[in-house]
Amino acid sequence: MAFAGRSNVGKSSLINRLLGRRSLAHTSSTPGRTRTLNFYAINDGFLFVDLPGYGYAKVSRAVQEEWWTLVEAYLAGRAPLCGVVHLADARHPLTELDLGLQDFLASVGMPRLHVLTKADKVPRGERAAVRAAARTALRLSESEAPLFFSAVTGEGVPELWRAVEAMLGAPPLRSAAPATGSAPRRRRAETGSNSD
Ligand SMILES: Nc1nc2c(ncn2[C@@H]2O[C@H](COP(=O)(O)OP(=O)(O)OP(=O)(O)O)[C@@H](O)[C@H]2O)c(=O)[nH]1
Ligand SMILES: [Mg+2]
Repeated sequence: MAFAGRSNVGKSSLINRLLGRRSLAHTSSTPGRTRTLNFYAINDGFLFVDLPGYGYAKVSRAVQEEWWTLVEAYLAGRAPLCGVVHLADARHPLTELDLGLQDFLASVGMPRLHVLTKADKVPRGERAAVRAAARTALRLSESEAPLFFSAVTGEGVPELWRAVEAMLGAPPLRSAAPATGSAPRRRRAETGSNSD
């Protein structure tokens, strides 16, 4: 299962929160932190893939193109990939790049889940409008409506796990939680090292 979205949207934080780990995936307030594909093996049952974020304005166009090429090649070419969790920041409208990713995933027939991150920053009273705007922009049906998620409060963790498990066709992950003593481990990045 791969996790994709704009730089700084909260991909690494979401992976850490899902896995109940504080700093397995590198997080940073500096956008563009994750520059490689990073693989996390969950009890040897499946992998989470933290993809580099797109759209960071301070990164040169050439480097952004390079990242996009890498991500597209990975997404289009990985037979074992069960699906992509597409993250968007709940506080901001979707961008052309988000819609580009959505079109690309649809064009290669990739199953996807949609998540609105940093939900702790969006008042409850605004949630319905935010979700409706994202649904319209991404052309999603009601059943595909994005989930709100917060790596800070843990909101959305059970719902996202349920959706991810359904996509993976995996047994309930409770049996793979770190509490069992078999914590997920970090795998070597496929393409070079992280930026730190
Ligand atoms: N309030 C709030 N902040 C969050 C949440 N998730 C992530 N952040 C913050 O957003 C910033 C970016 O988080 P990351 O998880 O590093 O984002 P990323 O998408 O992996 O970023 P890149 O690797 O640069 O693409 C950090 O300062 C996080 O603390 C959230 O749910 N709520
Ligand atoms: Mg990251």
